[in-house]
Amino acid sequence: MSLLEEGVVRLSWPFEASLLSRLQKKSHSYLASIKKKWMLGIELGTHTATYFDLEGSELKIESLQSILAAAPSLLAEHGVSSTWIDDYRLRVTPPYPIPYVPWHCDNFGKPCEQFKMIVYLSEVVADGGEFCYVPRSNCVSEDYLESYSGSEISRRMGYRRYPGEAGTILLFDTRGVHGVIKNTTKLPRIALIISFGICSE
Ligand SMILES: O=C(O)CCC(=O)C(=O)O
Ligand SMILES: [Fe+2]
Repeated sequence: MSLLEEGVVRLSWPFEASLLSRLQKKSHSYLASIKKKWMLGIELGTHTATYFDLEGSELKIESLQSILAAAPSLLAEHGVSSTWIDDYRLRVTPPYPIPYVPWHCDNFGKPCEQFKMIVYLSEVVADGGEFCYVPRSNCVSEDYLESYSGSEISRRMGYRRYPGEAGTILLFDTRGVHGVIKNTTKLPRIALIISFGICSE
C-alpha cells in the first residue's frame, strides 16, 4: 500500500524510543499549562471545546526538532519529494460524543497537492478519536468528494480507521476524504500535526 496510490500510509515510530517519551513528557506539561486558558475560552465562547491547538511558534520542545528535521525525508521515502514544513502544531482532542471534524478534504476544489503528517503522542484506541481516510479518494472527482463533505463518519463505506499506539505516524494526501472518529474514551488524544508545502520544480 503506497501513499501515492492510496493517499495514506501508516508508519511505526522510526526514531529512538527515548525521543518519544521526551516528547510525551513535554507535551503533557504544555497541556497542563493551557488547560485554564482553554476552559476560560470555552466559557467566553472564544475557543471551541472540541480541540485545542498549540502552534509551532508557541512550542519550545527540543526533541521536536529531530522529528521536524526528519519529516521531509520520511515523505520522500514514500515518493513525495521537495517538501518543506509549512506549519506544525500540537493538538489535543478531548473526549467528545461527536467527531471534532466530519468528513472533509482540506483543499476542496483546489488541484494543488498537500501532504500532512500526524504523530500520535498518546495511545489512540478504536473510538478514541482516531484518524480515518477513504483510500484512493485523493484521485477522484469533485462530485464524489462533495457527497462526503460534512456527512456523518459512521455512515460512510470504504473508509479505513487508524487507531494506533503512541508513536504511530500517518502520512496523508489532504485532497482525499478524511475525518476523525469521536473520542468515546475518558482520555484526550494528543497528536502532532505537521503540514508540508511542496516546491514546484
Ligand atoms: O486530527 C486529525 O486526525 C486530522 C485533522 C485534519 O483533518 C487535518 O489536520 O487536516
Ligand atoms: Fe483535514
